[in-house]
Amino acid sequence: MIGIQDRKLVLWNIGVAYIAFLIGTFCGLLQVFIRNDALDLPAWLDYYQILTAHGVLLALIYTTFFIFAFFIAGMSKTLGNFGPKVSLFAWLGFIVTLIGTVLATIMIISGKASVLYTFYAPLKASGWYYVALALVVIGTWLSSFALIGHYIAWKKRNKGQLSPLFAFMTISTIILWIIACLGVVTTVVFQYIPWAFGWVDTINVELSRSLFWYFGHPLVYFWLLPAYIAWYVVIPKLVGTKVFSDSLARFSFVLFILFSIPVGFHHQLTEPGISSFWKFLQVVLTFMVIVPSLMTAFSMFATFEISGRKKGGTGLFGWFTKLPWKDVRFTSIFIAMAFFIPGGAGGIINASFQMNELVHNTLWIVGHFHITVGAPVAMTFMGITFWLIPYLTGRKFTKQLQKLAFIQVISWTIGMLLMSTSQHILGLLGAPRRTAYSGYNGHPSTLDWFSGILSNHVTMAVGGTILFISAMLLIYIVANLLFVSPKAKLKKDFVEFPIAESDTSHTPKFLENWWIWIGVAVALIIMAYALPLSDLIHNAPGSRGHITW
Ligand code: HEM
Ligand SMILES: [Cu+2]
Repeated sequence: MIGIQDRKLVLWNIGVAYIAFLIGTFCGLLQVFIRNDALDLPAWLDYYQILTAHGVLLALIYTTFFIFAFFIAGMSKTLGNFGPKVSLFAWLGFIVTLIGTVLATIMIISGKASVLYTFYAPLKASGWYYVALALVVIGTWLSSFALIGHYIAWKKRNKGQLSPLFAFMTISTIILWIIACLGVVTTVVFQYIPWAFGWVDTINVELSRSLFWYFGHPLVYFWLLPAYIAWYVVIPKLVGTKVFSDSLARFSFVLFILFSIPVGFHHQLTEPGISSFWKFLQVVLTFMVIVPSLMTAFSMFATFEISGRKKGGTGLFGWFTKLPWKDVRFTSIFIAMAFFIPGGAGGIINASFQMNELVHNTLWIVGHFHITVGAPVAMTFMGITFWLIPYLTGRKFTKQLQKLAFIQVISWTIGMLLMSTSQHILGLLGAPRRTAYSGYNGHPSTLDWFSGILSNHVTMAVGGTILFISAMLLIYIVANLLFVSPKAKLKKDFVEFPIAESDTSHTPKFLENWWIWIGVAVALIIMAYALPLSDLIHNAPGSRGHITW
């Protein structure tokens, strides 16, 4: 059991994550009804205000707080309790991130920041909104430094040893995060803040977008890698085996550091101001990420097969039935992985130079990120929640709560299937994303496209409603595990922190030489970004701000 101080910190992080989840999913519910023309908002509330809150609170805030909760718990578990300095930094990080979050939320709710979670210029929010975003990032850096400090202290005590897999993966993710944030910090501090407070008149829009996406793509890996940590480190334990290959696991994380940063232009394929050559180069680098992704898929299925056969599964697929389907901690994550198959395939479509033309800015994209972050990442976090909270509070995950958890996971699956499938198809037929209600002025042929069973805003709303009910069920389970469920007394009622054994005897030591990987990553970044960014700095025009709401 990890120390009481560390436990408190983790629980606070989880608490904030789920408050954000509660408000964010409520916004999602409103959105599906507004898009369906079934709900009119009062004059003081605007669709884009709600959509900003939804994107920020779920994609940025829920994920970030949950990820740090998981990291802190895992680092304390595998490397030992935090010392006083590490603890101090981690608390400071939590508090600064929280202040940024509250300030950003106030700005959004008071209608001063309806700029969506990508805050593209020349849309102009209150300067305080950008200050809030900077605080969120700085807070996460403080927490990151705390974890790095903890890791360095462990390394000093264990000279020459490879760190535990959980710690290795956490440090990889944090290195990725710190390098990625350099882009967003640069644009927020040097471009947005001076412009929003009126110290300068114009902003270099294309530069700001490029710096945003330099951060925005690795951001998705900052969400995904913690989920992968659970897949690599927790899942083998739940299915009763060891990590399939320690060196494969470590190497795949190294590849994610290398190939998830120099690729942001794949979000800007339709933008003028960046020549096709640089877009093409970054698209090629984007596709490199398929390698560690398939390595991950391979190791997962190898883990499943080994475990199933050990339990007596025979034939080509007999092992499949032997997996612990009745364990919701496993099943939720298995479904998460299954969602990632169409999710990843959709990603290849989006990143393809030509096919991007077809799906750009349509509801297809919304369908895509709900079956990548909204299902694989979120459902993995749900699976973690079911054991992490009772592990920390010493409460029981009762039979009744386990049943509810199953209903929750299955309803999330059904809701997500309905909502995202309809979004994908509607998008292909031309329904735009980020629009309150679009009936193309009642044009008959368009209305005809949008009146299929799946290609229908009603289907999307039904899916969204099921999702919202599922979200509330999850909040109920979380509240129970935090405050209500009876304390465990018997040994069998205590919930464990599942960490699988990982055999490091064949793992090459250089995999943990971070300077090599940081060096290669920086070289790739310079290659992909130095010339086009310098071109933008010197040649792209500036724009005055616009407040369109
Ligand atoms: C109750 C569950 C949810 C519902 C009903 C829902 C619904 C929606 C809808 C309808 C949109 C599209 C709005 C538009 O483009 O006009 C949207 C956007 C979005 N959703 Fe969700 N969603 C849910 C959960 C989630 C979760 C769990 C995440 C991430 C962890 C997420 C992340 C996003 C993001 C990043 C956007 C894009 C915002 C933007 O374009 O600025 N959503 N959601
Ligand atoms: Cu991307």
